[in-house]
Amino acid sequence: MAKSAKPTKNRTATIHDQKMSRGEGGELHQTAEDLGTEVMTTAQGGPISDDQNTLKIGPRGPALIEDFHFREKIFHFDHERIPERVVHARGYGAHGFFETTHSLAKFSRADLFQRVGERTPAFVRFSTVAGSKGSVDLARDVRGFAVKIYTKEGNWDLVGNNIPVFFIQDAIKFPDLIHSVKEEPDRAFPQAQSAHDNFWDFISLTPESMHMVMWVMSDRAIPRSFRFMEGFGVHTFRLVNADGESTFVKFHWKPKLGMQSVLWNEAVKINGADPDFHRRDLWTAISTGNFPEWELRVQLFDQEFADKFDFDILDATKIIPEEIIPPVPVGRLVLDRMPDNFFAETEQVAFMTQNVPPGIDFSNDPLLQGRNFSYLDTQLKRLGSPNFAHLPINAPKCPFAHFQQDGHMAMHNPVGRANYQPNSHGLGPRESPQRGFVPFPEAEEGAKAKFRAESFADHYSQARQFYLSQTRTEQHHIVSALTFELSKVEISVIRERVLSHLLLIDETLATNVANRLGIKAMPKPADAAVPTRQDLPPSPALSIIENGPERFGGRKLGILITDGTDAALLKSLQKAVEKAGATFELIAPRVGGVIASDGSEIAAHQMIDGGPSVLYDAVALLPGDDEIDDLLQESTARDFVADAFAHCKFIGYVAAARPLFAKAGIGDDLDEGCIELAARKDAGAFVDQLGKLRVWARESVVKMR
Ligand code: HDD
Repeated sequence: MAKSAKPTKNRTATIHDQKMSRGEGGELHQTAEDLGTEVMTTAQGGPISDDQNTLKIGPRGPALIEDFHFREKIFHFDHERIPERVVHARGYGAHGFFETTHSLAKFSRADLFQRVGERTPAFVRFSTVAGSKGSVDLARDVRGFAVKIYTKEGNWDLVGNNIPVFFIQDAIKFPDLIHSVKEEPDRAFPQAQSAHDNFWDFISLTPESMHMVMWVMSDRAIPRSFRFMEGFGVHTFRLVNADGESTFVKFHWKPKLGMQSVLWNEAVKINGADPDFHRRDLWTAISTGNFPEWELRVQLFDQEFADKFDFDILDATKIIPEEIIPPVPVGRLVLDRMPDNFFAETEQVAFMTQNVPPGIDFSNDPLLQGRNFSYLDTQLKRLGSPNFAHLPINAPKCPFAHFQQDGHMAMHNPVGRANYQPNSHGLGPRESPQRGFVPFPEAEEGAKAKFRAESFADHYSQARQFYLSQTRTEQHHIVSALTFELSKVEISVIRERVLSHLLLIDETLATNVANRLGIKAMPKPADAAVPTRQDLPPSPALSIIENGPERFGGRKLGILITDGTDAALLKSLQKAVEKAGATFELIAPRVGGVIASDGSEIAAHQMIDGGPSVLYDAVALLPGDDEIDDLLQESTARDFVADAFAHCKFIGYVAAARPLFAKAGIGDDLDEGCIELAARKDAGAFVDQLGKLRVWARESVVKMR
């Protein structure tokens, strides 16, 4: 008698176990049908009788190579992985739509921008850049914001980031940049971190990266959620209208819920508590019907503006401040459906900057030009066949027709006798000069050489402008981030070289970083090709805090409960949170839940160990009067309060919770962000306060590094 597999809750195993209990030779087909399931088959469609045991000679004998089912199953398993993306390996995607809210017909013939109210299907993939596929979500890193819009005239891929500038000006430096930030090649660490020698070595030898470095050291690099990030097309693109006229454009995605980031100390702890924090957030929001939404806005400008602007519009290390050209709305992007299968859709989706429909065109930005080669090339490596556009996630949703044929996994070959054109069979598609993509006929001339334009030479002025546009709190975070990162650099000359650049951005910034690193002798400023401009006005649009949402909608409150929790207060708090368009989780000493003051049983979402306060935007402490002593014994309950306070979160509490503050070492420091919930009516007022998101004044008390 063959050894039976352990019964599991898995459906297939259940069928098998029944069969085993009926002895060998039982009619599995009938059993499966009886159970209303499908019969398991091989990839060739052959029904399978036993998926638990290999074919053997005798119960304890050798396995037989004749077992085609076993061989097919293991063969397929052995080949399940495809190469992860060389950058942006860790990502998470969702389906949705783009809806045009303002016609862009005057500027672009692109079909999707013509009719107000029309919806076009879209797929978006968010990502981190440096880490591997299994790395943590809260790495300090740029976030990818790649949008594929399946327009009626072909797919448009806007492969952007949550930061509007980039580290390098020319695509030829991309492999060096990425090699430097990824794991060091001899030791294969650190994973998903820029805090190491190689990255800062490259950066300090690449002054064009300084503007981007300010962004990456800012709170933008540790977003609270994909839903609370801006997105940018980064490059200057062109729009071309029906008359063939061109207008330059920069694309911006503005999150409807406003921007929000976390603190670095919080990010480090989130990575431990929930490495999937960002993907879980998107999954939960979409699966509960809270569809995230962004507005697409465009900055439009002509050649005349480009000629007189302070910086080169082809230089991807520069922005055009929103105060100079305010972005105007065009449409909205709504994500309303999670993929059915992560691999088939999110992993296999292939974004390519060169996917533009007629009406959208490229500029000569040398970074964009290089990307237009790289993205097509990488898909062949990753997806293994030139037919990757046959995969449903990559296929256009409009009619398509061409004579490309054959190759691995070809699923749409030309039908009929003619597979070329022109042909005299009168078969197949023909090109259309009217409908087809026609590149904007920009006249070009010049010597052939490996150039870097002189107009790309100012590497510090916009870095300074970005720094000075931040609130004091955000500037403090930049200093802390630089200090942390450079503290991990072992070779002191690299640290000093970074400081020599910071000196050209802002002297106080450089001094603060040097002091916090304990560097006594400040190095000389770096040699700059052009002096840093001191006259660029701050751009308030660059600050996250200045542009806070003032609403708690879309955020999450963590409510700590125990036996004896005031049931009425809890109810009104939950109602107020829901009214604000936010959500909550109940955290209790035991996940089984608690018996509230009115005797009702309330199930918890998390036990305290699994629901630290870093997972929430604000917290409320509602322990019952008689339970506080037990809670005081729990180090995690103490951390819950201490962290919420240190991370400048709003804390609502009932009188019984006061000893927790003392235990967390903050008994004397309670401020306006610690709000007593003495009666049911206080719940609404507390939730109203939460829209401010954080009590930043507290940072000077806590002295978080
Ligand atoms: Fe890139 C992926 C964004 C410069 C080469 N890039 C990739 C993704 C995003 C970006 C969001 C992930 C797409 C997805 O989710 O599948 N990349 C950018 C931005 C850049 C940029 C905003 C500068 C403005 N990239 C850049 C350069 C090169 C590449 C200069 C090469 C010369 N990027 C790639 C790539 C990737 C990629 C190797 C890896 C996987 C993929 O393309 O599909 O081709």
